[in-house]
Amino acid sequence: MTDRAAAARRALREQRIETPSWAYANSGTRFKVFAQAGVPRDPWEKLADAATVHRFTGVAPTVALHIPWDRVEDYGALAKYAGEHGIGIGTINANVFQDDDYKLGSVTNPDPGVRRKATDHLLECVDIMDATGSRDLKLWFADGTNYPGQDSIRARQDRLAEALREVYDRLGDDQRMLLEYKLFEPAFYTTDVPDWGTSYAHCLELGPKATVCIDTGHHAPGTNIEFIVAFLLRAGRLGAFDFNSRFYADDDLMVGAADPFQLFRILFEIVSADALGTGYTSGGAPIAFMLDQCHNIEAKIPAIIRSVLNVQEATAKALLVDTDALAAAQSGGDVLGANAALMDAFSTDVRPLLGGLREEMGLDPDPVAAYRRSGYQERIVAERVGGTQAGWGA
Ligand code: PSV
Ligand code: MN
Ligand code: MN
Repeated sequence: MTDRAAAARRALREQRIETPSWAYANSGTRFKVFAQAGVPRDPWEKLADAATVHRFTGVAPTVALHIPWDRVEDYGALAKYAGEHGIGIGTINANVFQDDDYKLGSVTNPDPGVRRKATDHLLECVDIMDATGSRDLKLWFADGTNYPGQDSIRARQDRLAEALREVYDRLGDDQRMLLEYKLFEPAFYTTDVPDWGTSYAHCLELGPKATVCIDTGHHAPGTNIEFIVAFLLRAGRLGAFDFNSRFYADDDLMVGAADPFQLFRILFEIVSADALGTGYTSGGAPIAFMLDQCHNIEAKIPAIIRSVLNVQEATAKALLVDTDALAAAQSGGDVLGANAALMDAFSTDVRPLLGGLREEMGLDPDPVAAYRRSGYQERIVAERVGGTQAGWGA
């Protein structure tokens, strides 16, 4: 094995990918939710499935919760249960987009009473983080307007800043705020946090514990996401990724399915800034690599395993770039040589390298096949009757 491959293997062994609780449950589009047999009926069963993904991949030791979708009486008990299953509870995702009160917005709503209700929910999420030991609070706002004149764009920014300040000040020393942006949907005329620049500006105003979350599905077609990654890395404000794939809008398909080359380019920026592990921190912690996906027509657990493998494959390729050759070509003005250094790595079949790493970790080299052979799917289909729907309509 070359030195570069050996170093790649060490880095891949340390890589961590968080899975989302909602991806294990039934989901769909606004047209139809296709129920699948064996899906979790409560947060406890979602955790059991997340633990199963970790058991077969070895690199997915935490699961993100979404509140109130994952509301339980005792969050300490939920965290203990996760620990007993070999995983931990990761990011807490707030939800201020599903209540009738939020028709005109949550923290940016013109009604101060609705704003209070929304901010109180965000503060409750920090209480939950205290109980679960979670480090990160992820905020995404569906807030915006549909028609010119509907509300003051500027006043909504002021209301947003006020709510964020209150929540930021409630964070503990080891807790971070991840502010996610999204171009459009459900609002179609203005969105209150539409892009990385808006998120970054609010984070700067708030302080060092506020960092940007890049959801790869939340951009206009053709957006150069790796540029955003490079900019935020340099500014020290890249806190997290919500990985998924899109063809058209916020499709939430498996990461690396639509455009594996884009995923490679993103991960190359991360690797070249030494930001894969603890070499880079934002808000006092390394980048959180999370999935934010919905598996509407495909089997969920194998799809999540596949997604984890897709991130690993893109990372492995990024780690194999011959950085010496790249640097020489770049400084010598050799455009084609520099491009070839990237393309050579992207064209490498990294599956044998990853299979070998898994064997070294005591895992099956083919986690999807191992899951299929394990009998877990048959067991949950037999045991779980009446699985629930993730999110919308839950
Ligand atoms: C919004 O589209 C989003 O990406 C946010 O992260 C939400 O929390 C999540 O989707 C719900 O699936
Ligand atoms: Mn997201
Ligand atoms: Mn989304």
